[in-house]
Amino acid sequence: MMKLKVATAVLSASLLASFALKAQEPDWKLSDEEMKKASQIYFDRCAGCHGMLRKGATGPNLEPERTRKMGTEALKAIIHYGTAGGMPDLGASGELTPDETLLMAKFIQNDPPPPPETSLDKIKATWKLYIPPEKRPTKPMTNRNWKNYMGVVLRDVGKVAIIDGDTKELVNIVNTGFAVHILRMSASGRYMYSIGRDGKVTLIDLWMEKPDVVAEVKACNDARSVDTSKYKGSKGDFLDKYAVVGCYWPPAIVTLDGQTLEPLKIVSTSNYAYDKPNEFIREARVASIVASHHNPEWVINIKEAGQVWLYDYSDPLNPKIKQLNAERFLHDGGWDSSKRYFLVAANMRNKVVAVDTEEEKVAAIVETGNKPHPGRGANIDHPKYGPIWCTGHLGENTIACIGTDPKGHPEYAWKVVKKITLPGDGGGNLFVKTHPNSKYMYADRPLNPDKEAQSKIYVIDKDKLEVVSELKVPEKYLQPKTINGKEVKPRGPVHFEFNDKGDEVWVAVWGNKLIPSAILVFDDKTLKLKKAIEGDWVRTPTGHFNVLNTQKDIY
Ligand code: DHE
Repeated sequence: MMKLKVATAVLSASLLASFALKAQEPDWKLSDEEMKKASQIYFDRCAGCHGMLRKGATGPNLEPERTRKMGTEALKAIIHYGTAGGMPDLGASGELTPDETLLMAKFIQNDPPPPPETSLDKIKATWKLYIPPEKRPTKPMTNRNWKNYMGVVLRDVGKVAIIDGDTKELVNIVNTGFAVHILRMSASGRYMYSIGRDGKVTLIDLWMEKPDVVAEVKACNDARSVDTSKYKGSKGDFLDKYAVVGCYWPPAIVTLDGQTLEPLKIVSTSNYAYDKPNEFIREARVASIVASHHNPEWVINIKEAGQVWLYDYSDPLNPKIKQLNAERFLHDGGWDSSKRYFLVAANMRNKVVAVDTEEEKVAAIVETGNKPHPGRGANIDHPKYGPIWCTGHLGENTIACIGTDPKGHPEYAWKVVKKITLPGDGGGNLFVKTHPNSKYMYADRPLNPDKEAQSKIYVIDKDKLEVVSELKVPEKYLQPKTINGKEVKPRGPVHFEFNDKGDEVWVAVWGNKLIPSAILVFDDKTLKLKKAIEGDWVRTPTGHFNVLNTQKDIY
C-alpha cells in the first residue's frame, strides 16, 4: 500500500513536471522535418532580403533574439499581409499557404541553420561545356534581327524565353535553373548570360539558328548578379573574354572564362563594414555588378560592408581591387548617361551613392527617400536640370531624380532636383525605365499592398517630371484562379524594357507558375497596348532584357 502511494506520488510529480515543461515549451519548436521544409522556403523567399544568417539587409534583422520577442502571432501577420515598407504579402498573395505562413513564423524564432561552404574545385565539378567555342557558328545563323531579341526570365519555372522583338515570335525556351534572376549580354551582344538564385550561370549563344545553352556552371549556392568584360582600349581587348558572378552565399566574387564559363578565380567578400572596423561581417554579399566601358574593371557592390570594389580583371588570377567606402546595404543601380558615374542604392540607408569610375572615388552620397530601388534607374536629359538619373522607392510613393552632370550643371549635381509623387499611398515600386528616344519614364508598383496600385503602370512625362497617365493591365491577366483547391493571384506588372529602336515598352505580368500570364507590349507614342504575348509557356515572367539595350547599357 505504502509502495503504491509512493509510486502514485512519483508518477503525479513526474506528470506534473512534464505538463509544466510542456506549458513552458515555446510554440516555435519544430521537428527536423519541419526545419528542413522551412529552411528551403526561407532560402527561396526570405534569404535575399534578410540574409542567410538573418542579420538583415533590405529586410530587417530576423535573429531569434528579436523575433522571439515579437512572437508567433505578430510574425504570422507580417508574413501574411506584408508591410508598407516593401515586405511582400506572402500569405495574402497565395505564395505561402496558411500552414506555411505559420511554419515560417515559427522557423524564424529558431537559430538559423549553418549554410554550406564552397571551393573552386567544387565549382569546377559543376562546370559543363556543351559546345566548345571552336564548334560554334562563326557568323549569325539566323536571318532574324537578333540584336532586338528579348530575353524573358520565366522565374519560377527556371527557364528563359527568347522572343524576336521585331515579330514578337517565340524563338526558343531555354532551361536555365532555379529562379533565374537576371540576364546580361556580352560586350558584342552575341552571348546572353543568366544567373539563377541557385548560383547557376547559363551561357546562351544568340548566333545559333535557335539560341541555346552552350555552357553552364554553378558558381555558388545563392547569387543575384552576373556581368561580362566590356573594355577594349589601350589596356587591352577584353570584349567577351570574362564573366563575373556576384554571390550572396558564400559571399564571393567568381570570375569565369567568358566563352566557356570555366571557373578561374574565387575571391571572398566577407569583410569589415566600412564604418565599423571592429565588426567582421561573414555575410557581406555581392549585390549589383556593372562592367566599366572605360577601364578593364567591374564595379562590384558589397552590400553589408557598404563598400564599392573597383575590380581590375586585366590579370584575372591576380586581380587588383580598390575598395571604396560608401554606405551600407548597397543593392541595385545603374550608369548615368555618360557612363562615368555608377549610381547605386544603399536602400536601408535611404541613400544613393554616386561612384566616379574615372577618378576612382565616391563622388557623392545623396539622400533620396525611403528605400530607393532603382533597378538600373532611368536617365533623362532634362531641359532645365540637364542630365538626371531617377530612382523609385520601396518605402514611399516617390521617384527621386538626381542631377548627374557636375561640369555642365554644377548647381544640380548630386542633388535631388525633383521628387515625382505617384498617386495614392505607399511605395512598392521596383523598377523605372526609359530610353533616349522615348518621351516617357515608366514605373511599376508590384509590392504596394493595394491590389489596384499593384496593377497599374505609371507613365511620367520626362520634361514635366510628373505622372501624365496610368496604364491598366487588362483585367483578364489579373483575375485570381483556383487551381487544385488553391487560390492563386497574379501580382501585376513588373519591370520594363524597350525594344532596340526605343518605340515600344515591354512589361511582364508577374503571375503564379500554375497559371499562364502575358508579356505586354505598349506603343511608346500612343501608350496603346500593341500586343499581348501569350501562350502556355508564359509562366511567371519577370525581368526582360533587350540584347542591344543591355549590351550598351541604355536606360
Ligand atoms: Fe532582384 C536586379 C537582388 C528580388 C527582379 N536584384 C537585382 C540586383 C540585385 C537584386 C542585387 C542587381 C543585379 C545587377 O545589376 O547586377 N532581388 C534581389 C534581392 O536580394 C531580392 C530583394 C530578394 C531575393 O530573394 O532575391 C530581389 N528581384 C527580386 C524579385 O522579387 C524580382 C522582382 C523578381 C525575381 O525574379 O525574383 C526581382 N532584380 C530583378 C530584376 C533585376 C534585378 C528584373 C534587373 C533589373 C534591370 O533592369 O537590370
